[in-house]
Amino acid sequence: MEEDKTIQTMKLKIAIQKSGRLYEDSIKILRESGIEFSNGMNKLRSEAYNFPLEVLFLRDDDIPQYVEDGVADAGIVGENIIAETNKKIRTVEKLGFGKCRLSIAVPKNADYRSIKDLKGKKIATSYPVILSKYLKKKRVEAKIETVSGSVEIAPSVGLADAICDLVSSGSTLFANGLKETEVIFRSEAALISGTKLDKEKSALLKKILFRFKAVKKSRHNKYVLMNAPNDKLDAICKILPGMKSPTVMPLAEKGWSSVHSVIDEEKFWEIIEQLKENGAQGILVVPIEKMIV
Ligand code: PRT
Ligand code: ZN
Repeated sequence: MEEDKTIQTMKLKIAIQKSGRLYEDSIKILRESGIEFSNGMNKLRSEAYNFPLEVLFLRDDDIPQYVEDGVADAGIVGENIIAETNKKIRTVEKLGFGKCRLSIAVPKNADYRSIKDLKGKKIATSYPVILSKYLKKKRVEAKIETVSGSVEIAPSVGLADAICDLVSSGSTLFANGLKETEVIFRSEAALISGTKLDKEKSALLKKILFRFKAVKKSRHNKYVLMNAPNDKLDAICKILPGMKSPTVMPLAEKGWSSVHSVIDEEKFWEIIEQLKENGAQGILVVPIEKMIV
């Protein structure tokens, strides 16, 4: 009896950002994976209604530590934080959102040719671990000034000669009169887990990973339907990669077929143009909600 109860109440604890750039997409991937829970407004934890999962809402910087300590079994956090905090955790899967780069930038009028120009200079950053590894690899000795925020103003207030900070659109650098000179790290949000999950928790994590992968894959693909003249079917089917081969069904109108397939977002326009050139008509493109391969 006792044992049954333990199994029933056993939950996987996943830590996500409480508020900030990763919050909404983290909630979205969980919800699109069919997991229902109330969001973190004024809450530190929330239990899923339909999956043995508890969501903990934390500051992103704290997530790797909580996972290493086993307070959380898994987490969603930027790879920049994973690399900077350097905890004993496992990166399970990249999630395709929160993309950014960690870059070195200097005042736009600075005479800069290579990283060697920063020898003996001061670089302000919130990422001293990643930056010092990079400088060491490049054999450049520079002084690292660790700051916790507003890194981009460091050169204009005389605190540093250069900065090393996260960049996505580049508009913050531009607005502060800085130019990006080196990309030292590329990052996106990732699912992480502890290294010592027991059998039950590992099985739950595997289930979540399976769902995350299906959601991620569906975001990159579209379902296309079109009418094709039968004499062009061979050519059209060759253009369509799909999951296996396209579905071909005869239309009521003689000499025509309906062709269905899945295409990759990245090659989307290229494929559509080729389909049209080969006589496809009435092309419909539909988003895919989940994709299990
Ligand atoms: O409160 P908490 O500690 O949880 O949040 P935070 O303020 O430390 O982090 P937050 O919400 O700003 O970022 C969370 C994560 O989002 C980061 O760790 C990255 O993995 C990811 N991410 C993606 C970014 C950016 N893009 C980004 N552009 N994090 C920060 N920025 C900042 C950057 O520091 C700079 O100030 O945005 C500015 C640059 O943006 P652009 O578009 O002007 O180039
Ligand atoms: Zn943070």
